[in-house]
Amino acid sequence: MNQIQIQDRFKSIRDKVEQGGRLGLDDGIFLYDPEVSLHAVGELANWKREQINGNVGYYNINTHLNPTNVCVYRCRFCAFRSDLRDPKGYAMSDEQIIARGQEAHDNGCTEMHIVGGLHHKLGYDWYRGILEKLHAAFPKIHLKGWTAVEIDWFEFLTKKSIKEVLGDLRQAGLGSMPGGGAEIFHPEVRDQICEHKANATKWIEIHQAAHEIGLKTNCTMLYGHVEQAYHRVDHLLRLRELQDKTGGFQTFIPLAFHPENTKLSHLKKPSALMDLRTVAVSRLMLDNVPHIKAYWIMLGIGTAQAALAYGADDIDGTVRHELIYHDAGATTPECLSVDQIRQLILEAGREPVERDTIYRKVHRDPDQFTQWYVGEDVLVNV
Ligand code: V47
Repeated sequence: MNQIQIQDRFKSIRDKVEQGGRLGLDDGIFLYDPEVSLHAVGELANWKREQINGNVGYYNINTHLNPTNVCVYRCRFCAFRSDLRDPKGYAMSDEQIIARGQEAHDNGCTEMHIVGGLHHKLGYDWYRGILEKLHAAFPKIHLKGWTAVEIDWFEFLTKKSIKEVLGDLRQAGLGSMPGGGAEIFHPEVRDQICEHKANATKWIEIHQAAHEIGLKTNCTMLYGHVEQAYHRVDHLLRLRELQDKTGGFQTFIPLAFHPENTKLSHLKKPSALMDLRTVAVSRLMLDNVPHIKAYWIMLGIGTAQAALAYGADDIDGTVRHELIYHDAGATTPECLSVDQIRQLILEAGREPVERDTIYRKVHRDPDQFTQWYVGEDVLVNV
């Protein structure tokens, strides 16, 4: 295509977006073409983002808990996992887990993000017990836990249905599910990077079941490894299709691949330009998902700030104890203070708003930071 043809094609996409139309597979692939101006794609995504979320930049106060890194799977992109007998392998004790809950409470966290490996020897009750113990001790903290890959494993371990497992975990204290484990759905890619774990159909089935019993979930896409634009856009369309059915996804998080210490360490990390383009294309394709998260831990602070002008409206939380990205070479700090996170949103020209996991506005006692309550639902326009 020459420049005039590119501009004509882009104009027809812009008209479609501005009139509330939907983009298809070919549109998404076109927007990924490096010859199509990144700034034009970003500007359109920013327009869409402001239609949906105004000028707000969301964040939360959260912590991560990775109770074990021992995992039966050997995903080629993962630097966090460990074999059972590897000296690096660990599984946290109840005391360690409760201490993390206490720390989260003392820091005013509204959320614990809990994911880990599928341990060869620890049964379903160990995983369920983590939620139960934390919820009993710290009932106000929202437990966003276990990806679809873990739920698939629990289904295998318990021989119960997905909905039975999810219902049981909810009784134990599960508040919602994170979006991990999605990677790239297309089998041409999935078979190369994580052939054994839950496939696309299973991942979608589990999120659909969660939505049907009233649990909100997030969704992700791991990009910048062996996939092509076609696979990324196909992935986004599969998520959009499920969202049309259930409306249960809250936020989409594009995850940039970090190659260090993985079986794919020969690959180059995606560039900041690729990161911004992916944020923007995601915002445009996923017209029915309320939020796009620029996860600062993974993008780096500067790119996360820029992403707030390329379609993202959320940068995740203060975060503490993140291991999955730091094991894979992330050089971002381990945690940001509330002042730092608010400042970086302000610097990006957005209004910082603290939210809880299900996007309700959080209000804090000005004299006692750890005393908080949730207010009205935050309004979005999807
Ligand atoms: O599923 C693993 C990815 C995911 C690497 O729901 C890697 O709010 C890059 O899903 N390089 C887990 N990515 C993290 C995740 C997440 C993060 C933040 C917020 C939420 C949310 C979810 O991390 C895995 C995989 O896709 N991952 N290893 C790596 N080397």
